[in-house]
Amino acid sequence: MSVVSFSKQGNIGLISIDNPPVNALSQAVRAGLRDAVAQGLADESVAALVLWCEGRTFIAGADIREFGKPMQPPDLPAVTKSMEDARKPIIAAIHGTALGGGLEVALACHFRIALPTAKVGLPEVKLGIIPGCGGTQRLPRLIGVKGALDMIVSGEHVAATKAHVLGVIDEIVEGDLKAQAIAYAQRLAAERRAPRRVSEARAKTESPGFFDEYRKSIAKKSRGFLAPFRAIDAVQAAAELPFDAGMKREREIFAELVASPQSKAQRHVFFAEREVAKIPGLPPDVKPRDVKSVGIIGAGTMGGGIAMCFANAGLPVKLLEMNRENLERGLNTIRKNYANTVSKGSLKQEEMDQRMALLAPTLSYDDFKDVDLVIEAAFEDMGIKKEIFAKLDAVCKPGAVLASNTSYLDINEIAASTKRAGDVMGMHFFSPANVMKLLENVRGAKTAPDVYATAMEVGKKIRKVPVLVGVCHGFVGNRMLAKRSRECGFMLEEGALPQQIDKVLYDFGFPMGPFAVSDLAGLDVGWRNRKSIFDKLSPREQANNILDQICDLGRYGQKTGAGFYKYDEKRNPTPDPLIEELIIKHSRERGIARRRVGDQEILERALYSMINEGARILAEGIAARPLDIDIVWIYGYGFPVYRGGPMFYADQIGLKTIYEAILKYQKQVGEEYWRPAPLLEKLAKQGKGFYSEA
Ligand code: 3H9
Repeated sequence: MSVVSFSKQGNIGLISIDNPPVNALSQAVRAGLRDAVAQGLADESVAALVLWCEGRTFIAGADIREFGKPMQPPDLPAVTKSMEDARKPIIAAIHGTALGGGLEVALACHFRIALPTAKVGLPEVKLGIIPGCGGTQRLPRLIGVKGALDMIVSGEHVAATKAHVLGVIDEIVEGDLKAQAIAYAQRLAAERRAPRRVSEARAKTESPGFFDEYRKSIAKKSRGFLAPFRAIDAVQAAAELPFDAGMKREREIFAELVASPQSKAQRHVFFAEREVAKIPGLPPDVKPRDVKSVGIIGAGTMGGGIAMCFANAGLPVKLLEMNRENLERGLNTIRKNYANTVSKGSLKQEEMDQRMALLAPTLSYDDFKDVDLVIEAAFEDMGIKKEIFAKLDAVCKPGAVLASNTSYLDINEIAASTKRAGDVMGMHFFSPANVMKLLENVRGAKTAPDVYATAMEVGKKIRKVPVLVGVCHGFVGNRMLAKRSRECGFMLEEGALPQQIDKVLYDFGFPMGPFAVSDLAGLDVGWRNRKSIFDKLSPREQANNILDQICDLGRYGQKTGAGFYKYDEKRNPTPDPLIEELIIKHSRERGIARRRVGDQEILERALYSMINEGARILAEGIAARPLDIDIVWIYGYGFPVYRGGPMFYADQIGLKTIYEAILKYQKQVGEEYWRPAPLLEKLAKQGKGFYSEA
């Protein structure tokens, strides 16, 4: 069966694409499209052509899997040129999503109709590229420079109804799309309408300086990314150059970006995001349990945020606290959060009311007897958690999934406090839980497959990116973070200052440096954690008490107006000479001669310490694949998407380089802290990467 077929319906030629799952423009589709168009044009009895797609969607873009491989002819620009140049009108009939190359094919057609449920977009920037088949040249000619830039630079999908208003879509049709498109084509044929070529229009020029202003307007949001800025260059070419010259410019930029490390990383993330949802080794007959109602223990910052996630997804939530006061406080915070969103215009008042109505406060465990899933978000204390789980064991119905939101504690020990360890697991949300996308689902030694399959399914339902990991202290994310924090703390005593370390990691692409993050989260949080594990720390870690000293001053970070930095009333940070003095004095008292720690050293010690721990996590099977670690770091800790996550980044640097650096720091800092993970050492010696091993 060919992926593109041609048939006739009276005097209309119907070109059908059938290339599941998303009708991507593989070589076979491009060749089939070229041939079908030629066939329709050659057939004298055909007055107009309709392009439509079988399955769930119109063309969702170029076949991303073909990027980075030698291009097999025909290339898409040649195919779309033959379509636009055709002397018979071609109508694109759009359902599902017309994205990237898919929308570009539609823009090369002479008319576009769509179902109201359809969406269109040029999401190429999200893959680190720009549209490469006329999107940056035709769209501004069709809807104006500003509208085109907004779509291309954001990469967002636009509803067909809005696209109709913008002028991308000529007509919205309801019902049977194929029949409607044929009728539309017949009307055009009867009216003897000539093809309408977008390339012949002029891109409406904006005011002088418009493009520079636009660049400035995205500077903050798109910091570090190449593609959005290069997309503006391409659209500027549409406004300033004839169509063919603009196409050439677009093609050059596309070719440059497709080969860039950023695009490779972003394409990796695209596939990793999809792969991460698939659980290796899960038998196909395992079905997730039904979750229609949820119980949450704790209405504090975490519990409240988690409750919002479920209410946002339309699930009823029973929210339990120890006393009425806590419950009231928790509900008020949730109400305030929603009201904030309403005041910004991103939520309607009635939607807020519906969500609030889904939250049922309670003080009694008995109210949990019918819920399908419980998430415990109480204090991080093993004794408390065990007590709670024993109570849940007593009241919850058989088959209910019992989850803990713990960030560090041993899920197996928690599970052992029940008689149903198979139903127990971790569901670790990140703060603020209603905003952060990551959900670390932690499978215990005895967790039943349908239980962790349920947690993955639930994660998707509440629009998180769920990643399945195993039990260890801190799981994947916090375990790696601990190594980075330790190293950053050491660098402070050796000669670096918080602002220098923060700047290096900010420039690398993290949204904030580690000390600024600590100030935001509250230094007392880390302080409490440090005290709880103090006995397990090495002598150097125990003696490195800069955090204790800062907290002793009552500086807990942003909330007290000062921490590693001092803050103005708008919470803007400035480095504080007092902290600098405190750190310098600390080094002196510890007998450490301060030296200039270079930026490269900061970057390597911060990142390689994490990557080395990532290798151990992989070898232990805590993460099933390197991509699980990458997704944890991208969605939970702001690792820059355009670097692909720590493990992908490690492969780009080369494991041999990292291995050698680890040996260097082993000599410099001490074997206790820098020992190459056996997996990293093995791969480095074999000249492999984490992904070539996988
Ligand atoms: C482009 O067009 C460049 C041009 O400008 C230049 C040309 C010269 N290719 O997401 P799902 C796979 S760049 C290959 O789970 P959904 C996906 O990996 C492209 N494979 O479904 C998955 O595979 P698996 C611009 C693709 O319903 C399966 O299809 N276009 C592609 O949740 C199902 O995907 C885009 O960036 C592709 N283009 O969402 C659109 N797309 O089953 C990218 C999907 O093995 N795609 N796959 O895991 C999407 O945004 C979503 O897939 C879509 C459907 C919204 C379409």
